[in-house]
Amino acid sequence: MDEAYRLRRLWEAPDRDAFLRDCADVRAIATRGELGASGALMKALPRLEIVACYGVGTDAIDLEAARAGGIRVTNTPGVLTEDVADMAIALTLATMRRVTAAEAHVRSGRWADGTFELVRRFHGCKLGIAGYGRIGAAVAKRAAGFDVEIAYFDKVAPPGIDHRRFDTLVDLAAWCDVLVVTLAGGPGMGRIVDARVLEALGPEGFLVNVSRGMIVDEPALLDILERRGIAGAGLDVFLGEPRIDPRFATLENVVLQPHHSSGTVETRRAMGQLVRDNLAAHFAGLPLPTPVI
Ligand code: 8YV
Repeated sequence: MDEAYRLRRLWEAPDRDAFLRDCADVRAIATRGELGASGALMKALPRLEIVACYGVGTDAIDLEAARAGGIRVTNTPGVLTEDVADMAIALTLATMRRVTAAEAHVRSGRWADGTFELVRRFHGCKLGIAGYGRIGAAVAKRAAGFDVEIAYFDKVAPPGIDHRRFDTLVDLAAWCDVLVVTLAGGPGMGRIVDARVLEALGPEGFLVNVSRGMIVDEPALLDILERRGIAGAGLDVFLGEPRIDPRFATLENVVLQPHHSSGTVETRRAMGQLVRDNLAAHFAGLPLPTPVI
């Protein structure tokens, strides 16, 4: 990036306002999925032409403001799908088999005092997938190898998919043993996994979230986890991350990740390349490889 562009690093600026006053000539923003770009930031950059997002989710980018300002937006779809699906399966297994708690048992020396408690099995269970887009489909593909029964919730039935579709998240949660959330965040998606969905999942059910913290009613989730109203949760995303609610760290029935589903060397390299390819295409006047708008 340094060779092709004059870079200004907003996250290093001690005084954001002073930094932005000095950015009148900035034509592009490169940002991360969870940071996005606000309408105010776009307005502060009068020559802004494009926002290139290092991530597939653009819920933190003010797309209305971008549209109004004639600003293009790109993201990095496709290249991270398989990694996020891997993490969904990893979190599902880790949560149901209590891998991290069992490991702590071994490390602590308590094994000699007694074997670890029995856990729950993934294979052969009922898997509910909330959101059957690219990532949801990749989760289903992997899960088929575990002989699970699969059903999903989505607004539309993707063509050629035989799995049972539920019209509501509550019905899917009531049916399944583990609910994996791969829905995209954005307007209208806030807290759609609410207290009713969590109650429907019930004391034997597990929740896995690899999409966005805003999708889940987090206070309701913490409450139900604390009173064992669901069996456990595997979470890669949180409200207010990276400063997450400290109550999560006190729970034994959760496995927590630092929003790291796409965090492999290979995928991050491909995501970075796609950001550079979109910027290069824009400034060369060529079609954008992966436009959002
Ligand atoms: C992050 C993501 O963008 O793709 C997304 O939507 O949330 C992630 O891949 C990644 O952590 C880089 O910030």
